[in-house]
Amino acid sequence: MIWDKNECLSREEYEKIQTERLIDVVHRVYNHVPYYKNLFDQHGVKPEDIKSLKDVAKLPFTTKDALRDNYPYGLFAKPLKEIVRLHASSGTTGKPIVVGYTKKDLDTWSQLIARIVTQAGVTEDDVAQVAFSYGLFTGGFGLHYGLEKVGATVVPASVGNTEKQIMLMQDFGTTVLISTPSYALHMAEVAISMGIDPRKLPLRLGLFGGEPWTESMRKQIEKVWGIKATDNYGLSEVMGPGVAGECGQSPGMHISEDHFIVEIIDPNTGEVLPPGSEGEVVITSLTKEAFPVIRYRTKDISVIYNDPCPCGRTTARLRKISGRTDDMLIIRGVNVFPSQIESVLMEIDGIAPHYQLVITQKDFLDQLEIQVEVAEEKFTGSFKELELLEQTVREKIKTVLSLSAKIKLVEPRSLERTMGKARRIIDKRPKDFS
Ligand code: DLL
Repeated sequence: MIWDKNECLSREEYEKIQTERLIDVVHRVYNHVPYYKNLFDQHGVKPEDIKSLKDVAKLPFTTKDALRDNYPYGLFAKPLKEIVRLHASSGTTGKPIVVGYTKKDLDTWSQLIARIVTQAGVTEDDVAQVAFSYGLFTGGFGLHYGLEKVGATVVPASVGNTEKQIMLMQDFGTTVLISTPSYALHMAEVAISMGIDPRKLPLRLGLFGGEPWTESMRKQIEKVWGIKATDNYGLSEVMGPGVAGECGQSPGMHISEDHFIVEIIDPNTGEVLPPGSEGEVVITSLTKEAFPVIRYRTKDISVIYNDPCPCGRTTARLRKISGRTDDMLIIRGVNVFPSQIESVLMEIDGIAPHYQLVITQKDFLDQLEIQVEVAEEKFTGSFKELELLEQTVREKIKTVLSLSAKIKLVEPRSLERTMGKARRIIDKRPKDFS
């Protein structure tokens, strides 16, 4: 089933809508967001210069730094009284980045989620368990309202408490699971340890996103649960989930092109690449009122497919995200920048500026260990003092990252020193799950 007619327009119709909406959003940001006015002025671009779709290339890029520098509300194009929801995601340093939504933005969001869940195969007959966290993360609330719009019976289970999740699945007859792919695998492990065969549960479909995953991981999820596993993509800066999702009939995720312009650029030169080339995904939001973004550099790596899809949708599709151009890690679905950890550590007395992040996996769940050197003067040998220091680090990291990490204090000068770039990340997670 297709949720709405705007998923099946002709190329000319998409271009017409995109052009009209691009002109509109460029005027909106220029007139209401001083940051964009200054940026456009610096690049010698006036809103009047944007007359056709190809003029998008005249516009400057927006980066995460701009979001950080304008924290919290500097990039909002609407006054706070019109903002009805805030979400946030990790910034590159201590502060998160904040995004806002008007009532109309929330309507658009649920509409776009209704599209992706419908194309994955969800209907009003389904019981859909949302095992994304409900909070500042866009996953839980984002999926929730679109699933309700489609008429599915939504179970807002949130994340964690896995044995209870399995019990709910069994008792409520959950047919669709919505989570990160790694959590889906972990849930299957827990079910097995409870003596429950995941394949015997009524689950038939999974919608997974929020973190990168491979085709072999998909096969593994499909096998262990006995379900069809689909991918969907989005990011807080642009809206949250709902930017693109799979229909399962051809490779790639259908992009809601009436709401977003998606370009692929060469991450080194900024040059726009033709369809079929791999590069960095750049997104312009066309309809968002509260927090529009112009040519946002996502740092995600993908390819755009333009060939027709047998499902009948005519939008371009985004290949599975294969990686990132920066050092952002996604640990248990939470975005983590090493620089964020560094800025927390730098603020704590008694810690030397040398650390290493070791990421492993246990029962399909990511584990983060932060090894950090104790400052020479703190290394007095008092166990109590060190214990207190470890606790301080753990709590501060938890507050800033919303993620529990194991802290390992190590002796001064014991972490490896390199002549070039410090090797701060040791990612021991399996890269392939086959
Ligand atoms: O992860 C939004 C989302 C929630 C999408 C639930 C899908 C489902 P952020 O926390 O801002 O938002 O993280 C966005 O996560 O730039 C990608 O690097 C990564 N990411 C999201 N979905 C996928 C995916 C949400 N399907 C960042 N495949 C993005 C690979 C993904 N990476």
